[in-house]
Amino acid sequence: MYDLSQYEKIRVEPLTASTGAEIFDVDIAHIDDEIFAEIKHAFHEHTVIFFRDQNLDADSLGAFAERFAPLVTTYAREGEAPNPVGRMHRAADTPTSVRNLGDRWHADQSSREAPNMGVALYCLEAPRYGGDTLFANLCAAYEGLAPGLKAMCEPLIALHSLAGIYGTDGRGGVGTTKPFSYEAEHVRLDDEMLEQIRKRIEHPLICSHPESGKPILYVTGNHMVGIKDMNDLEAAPLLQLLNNHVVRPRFTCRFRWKKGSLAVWDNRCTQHFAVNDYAGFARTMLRAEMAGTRPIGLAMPGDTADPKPLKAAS
Ligand SMILES: O=C(O)CCC(=O)C(=O)O
Ligand SMILES: [Fe+2]
Repeated sequence: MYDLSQYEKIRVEPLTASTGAEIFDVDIAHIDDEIFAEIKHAFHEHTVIFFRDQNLDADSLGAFAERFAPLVTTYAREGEAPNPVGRMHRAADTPTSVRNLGDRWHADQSSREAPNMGVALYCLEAPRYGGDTLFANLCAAYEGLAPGLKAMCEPLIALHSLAGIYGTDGRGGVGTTKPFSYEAEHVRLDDEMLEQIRKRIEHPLICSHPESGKPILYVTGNHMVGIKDMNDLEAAPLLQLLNNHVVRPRFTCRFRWKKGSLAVWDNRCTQHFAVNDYAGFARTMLRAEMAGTRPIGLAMPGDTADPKPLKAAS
């Protein structure tokens, strides 16, 4: 149960018991430090937070996102001046057969050494229906693991690679993989990207949230290609089991976009899935990425701090 009475400046309404909360009575373009402290607290409690009816542009979205962490751009976008806030547009006549960014369960850039801390995604133009985004809370997923599985996973190191999606040559393959396409991804397949696609990055399978100390089952869909000290065939059934586990409905929520909606997710402890079901409608978003740090393993017993209360107990 959440203590929703602790908030004085904002109203917080959880979407589900595990994941996501809508925040009311806030104008994101005009907040002060006290309001932000409450927003940040809700962000840690619910792992993804949502706002409605905001009136933002690239600058005001960037300024809000920057309160969480410095902004970054993951990919150089073809023909665009570097701007930390990107624009994602999908035209109404795009057929469903053309994949959209994020149409699979994933955590952003888990195949990098320091994946983004989070993303602030703002809707300029929403489909009349469809185009929802789903989120899964990986701390809740950790808590929901059977004790034997927790113990088994704790010492393991997972191997992450973009090859899990694009194939080692960037050309993709069957099933959930896809060819790297500039139009769909708004990025270039150059030598640097190819090198990145071939790399395998190690992250602990169970991570520790750098701010709350909570354990995270850091499982990231097709970005995970193996487990250290196992061959890929041995690792595959375990990865499949864990990938199925983390997206059980009880660890998730689903957000329906409207013009003016804003989502901010903690990319260290969530996965998300952008549903490709809105052919016939345009969808335009502004997207600010926040810099992250290298995921860390579980703290030693006694080191894990509970999230700080918003107010000191009186
Ligand atoms: O468009 C969306 O809903 C999310 C797409 C995505 O995966 C991302 O922005 O990282
Ligand atoms: Fe994503």
